[in-house]
Amino acid sequence: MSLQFLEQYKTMTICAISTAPGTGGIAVARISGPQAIEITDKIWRGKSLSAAKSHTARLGTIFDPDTKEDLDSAVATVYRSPKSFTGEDVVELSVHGSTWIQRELINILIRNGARLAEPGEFSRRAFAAGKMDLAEAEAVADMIASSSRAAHRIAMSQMRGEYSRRLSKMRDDLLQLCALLELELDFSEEDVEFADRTTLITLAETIHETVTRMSASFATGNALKNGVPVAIIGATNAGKSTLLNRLLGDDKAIVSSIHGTTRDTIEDTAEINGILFRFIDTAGLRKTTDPIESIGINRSLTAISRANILLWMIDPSNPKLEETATQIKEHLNAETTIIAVINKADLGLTPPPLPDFVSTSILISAKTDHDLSPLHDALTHAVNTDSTPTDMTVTNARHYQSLLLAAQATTSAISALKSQLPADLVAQDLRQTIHHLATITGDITTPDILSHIFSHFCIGK
Ligand SMILES: Nc1nc2c(ncn2[C@@H]2O[C@H](COP(=O)(O)OP(=O)(O)OP(=O)(O)O)[C@@H](O)[C@H]2O)c(=O)[nH]1
Ligand SMILES: [Mg+2]
Repeated sequence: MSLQFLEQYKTMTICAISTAPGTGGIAVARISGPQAIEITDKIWRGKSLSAAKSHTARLGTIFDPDTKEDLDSAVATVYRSPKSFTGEDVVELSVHGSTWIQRELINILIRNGARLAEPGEFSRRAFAAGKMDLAEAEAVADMIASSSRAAHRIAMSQMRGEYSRRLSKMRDDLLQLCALLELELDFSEEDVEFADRTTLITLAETIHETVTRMSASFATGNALKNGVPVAIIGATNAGKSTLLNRLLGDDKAIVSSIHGTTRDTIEDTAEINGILFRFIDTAGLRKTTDPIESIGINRSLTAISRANILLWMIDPSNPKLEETATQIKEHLNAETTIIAVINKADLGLTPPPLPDFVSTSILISAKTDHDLSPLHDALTHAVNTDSTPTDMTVTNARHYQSLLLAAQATTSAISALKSQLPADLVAQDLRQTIHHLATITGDITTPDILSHIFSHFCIGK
């Protein structure tokens, strides 16, 4: 591709279906770029869109100028530059949601001068036009992907920019002090101190504390976004798969009275009290000589070590707990909450005594209980209330990485300041911190990074 073509390609008017793939009542095609209105007008029968004011909608008919055949009646909404999502002229065409109409509409637009948008290209153009920063654009993608109230809430607050504003404020404070330090370098022969060292240390410490708190919130943020992992474990036949099916409201796992029915881990997510949980049903723990079952049990042990919460299913009619308890204890990680679920309450048996490492226990009948809310409450309670998401909860692995690096740089800046190292060395560490904070919001970035980020967005976004 010649350079000239590449330049042209970048600024061409783009189009894509922005609604979910498949048949729907309505589908929306988005057209953005300098010729958005002109191209749409070529395929539009009705009052000309060129005369339409920004943010107005018109009813008309879309037709194919080559065959003169009508495709569909449609509503065209016109947004004029710069007051649009991308900052360019944008037309949104709402048509009937047949997959054929959608495909044909895109074909007609392409034949008349638009090109198909790349994944995330609308958002990338919005970013390039300064309509939103990178963190906000990523929050839009998270918002679209959110499948629980908690994930939605975090994405919403990040999309509104509070997160970015706080990051930019830290960066600006650092920039100001860094400039003063660098000024000192220009007057190095006169031994002046423009940047007050105590103020600098306080600022670096405050920023270090915020950055560390933010990176520590990633464990919660990530769990809330992708589902808090909950492993359902215990001896064979305890009712684990029965419980999984009840929690999911679906017959996902096979249930039978034969011990060792579940061989492999089975997982799926469900939202409970606004939080997304990822439930993992596991192979029952028991001694076995069956090589396949042994592999399954090893997977159960791995699930124990990875889960945030364990639901330890216990069947009181089979109360030999010691062996299972030992296995669980050996694979447990220190932060895991263990809820003992004494199952088969309908049989009226006496619950066995439980080992100390169990945090809570509840009595249920996975098979007959109509209401599982005591278990639901125990689960939401186990998602540590200290880690309730805030505006600054980090859910994005890229941000997490940058925050860790920023924290390293602030640590080194603080120690340089405390040991009264020369201004240029301190300034270097502060510049590093500024750099890492700026990569989150995209103030410093490269085309490669941008392509990587936006290529994970859906087409039409
Ligand atoms: N009475 C009674 N039976 C139950 C209850 N929950 C499960 N069961 C029965 O217990 C048996 C085992 O249930 P599963 O859910 O397959 O047990 P599991 O823990 O997944 O067993 P494995 O996959 O073999 O480890 C089945 O016959 C269930 O119907 C309950 O609350 N009450
Ligand atoms: Mg099972």
